[in-house]
Amino acid sequence: MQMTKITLIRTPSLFAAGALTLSAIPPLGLAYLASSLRERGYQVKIVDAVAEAISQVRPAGYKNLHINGLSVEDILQRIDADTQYLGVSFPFSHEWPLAKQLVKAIKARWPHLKIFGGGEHITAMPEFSLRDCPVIDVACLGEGEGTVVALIDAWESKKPLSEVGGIAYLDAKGGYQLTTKRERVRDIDDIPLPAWDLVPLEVYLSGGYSFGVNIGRTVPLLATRGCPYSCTFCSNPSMWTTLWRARKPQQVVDEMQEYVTKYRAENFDFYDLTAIVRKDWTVEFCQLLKERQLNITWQLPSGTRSEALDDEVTRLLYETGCRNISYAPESGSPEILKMIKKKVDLDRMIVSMRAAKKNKINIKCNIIVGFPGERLKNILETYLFILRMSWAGVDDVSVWTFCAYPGSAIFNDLVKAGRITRFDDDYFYSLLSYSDLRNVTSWNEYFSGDQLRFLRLGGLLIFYSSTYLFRPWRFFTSLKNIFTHQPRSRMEMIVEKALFRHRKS
Ligand code: B12
Ligand code: SF4
Repeated sequence: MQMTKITLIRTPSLFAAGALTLSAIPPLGLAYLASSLRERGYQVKIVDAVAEAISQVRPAGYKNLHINGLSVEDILQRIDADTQYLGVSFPFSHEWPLAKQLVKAIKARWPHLKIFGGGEHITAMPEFSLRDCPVIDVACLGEGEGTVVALIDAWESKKPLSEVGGIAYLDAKGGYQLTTKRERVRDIDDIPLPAWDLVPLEVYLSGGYSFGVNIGRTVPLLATRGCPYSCTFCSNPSMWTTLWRARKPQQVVDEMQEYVTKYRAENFDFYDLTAIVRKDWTVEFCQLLKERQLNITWQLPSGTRSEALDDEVTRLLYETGCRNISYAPESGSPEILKMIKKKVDLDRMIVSMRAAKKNKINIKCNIIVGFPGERLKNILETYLFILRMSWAGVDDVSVWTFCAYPGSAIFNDLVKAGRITRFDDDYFYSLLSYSDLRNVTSWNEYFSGDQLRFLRLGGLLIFYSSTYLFRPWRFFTSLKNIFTHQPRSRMEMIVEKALFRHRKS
């Protein structure tokens, strides 16, 4: 009997020429999906359009945007004629215009294919996405493992789509149908480990591509899923709900050990939304890691909370190889923090940062300026907090401008208030201004995009000038790290990449 064939696609990535964040890292979400489908008995192939042409960059033909990865024609050629189902990941809203063109081209070449999509973007805008790109048969919302398996099972057994939980589709009359919500997986240890054997992982490992600072062959990991908080600028509460679940520490350490043996992994980047929530979990994880003596490093590059990060925990983190942590205070203004429902205590966070620094961990902090309603007074408070972080010894601060991401509460408010009216390409591309130093779109009533750009640069200037003033030796250490190709902080990594980029290509 012929096996059912499914192809999963990671689309090429889109970035602005002035962007500081790179997107060439292994597609963890797709690797997880592939594994669940394979375990169910389906034959799965992943086309990773970024890894398969990692050094191919071409202008997108719009403003200063560039595309990294395979061309549409190259992707079409990689889809086998006997594939029955095709899944596409849509993690970023700013990539929607590009990704949608690709999906339309695939359907034109392979009209028999049933196409399904998933990821952060399509979860936030399912009806819009289905109508804007009607060749997508089904949108899978939220966590994908259970949904894809149920969907393919339903298609295979000719069961109606209405019986599959967690999806949306347009019916024969063009009516929008949303099925019952699918529960998040509660025992996340039951989710099969990512199918890295289906991804060209070595391209990322040997090329030095990482989410955190590049300090060795890096494999991504997830120790937890979800986040218990509900910040209004963040799309995660609607994507993952507020259910936070952690894997058993033992399972995470086993997975790390497996990658050390299989892929010669030297460093692990945790992609968790909020990895460190419980102190007891973190302590148990570190103790197990210590016992294994894996001789690896690990990092927490996505912004984390600080409540559980005290002197004892940060010491343990360092002893077990943790070298970089990102904190996410987002603002230094108590008024703004309240408005965006970011439940952080800034004084406690500074105490936690000092403890991490004392224990030799590099720290990066994320700041956002330009929230709707934010005034100069609030931004000045944030500048003051930036100075406090610099005094506390923080190594890097990223100052971003606020972006209204679909799925977030602020986005919904802006739509209701009639301030976002059109979802055209300009709107989606404007979301990239978050990581683009040259172009900023303002969603704030008091500042224009150019003013916010200036205020963001002001924040960066305050941080980096004060940090070298408070600790002049750091300047020389940074120079040494850059020129010996051993960046230890984010800024060093960015400068090293900018100066020696040709070596990588
Ligand atoms: C790692 C990461 C990155 C990496 C690269 C991500 C990548 N290309 O794969 C880097 C550091 C480069 C990055 C950069 C940016 N990121 Co980022 N990133 C993440 C992060 C932390 C983890 C993604 C991940 O792997 N999650 C774990 C896996 C298991 O989850 P998943 O990918 O969502 O997949 C699951 C489901 O979505 C679903 N699914 C996914 N694909 C598919 C496909 C099908 C067919 C189906 C059925 C289901 C399905 O099933 C999967 C398994 O359950 C997320 C937040 C988060 N934790 O999710 C933000 C996130 C994706 N990033 C975000 C943003 C905004 C950015 C930036 C624009 C800004 C920034 N923060 O710097 C830049 C832009 C990059 C660029 N192109 O210039 C937003 C996206 C919001 C949006 N609507 O666009 C997120 C959601 C964070 C947030 N809430 O703000 N990011
Ligand atoms: S910003 Fe961070 S803490 Fe807030 S809801 Fe999103 S993931 Fe959770």
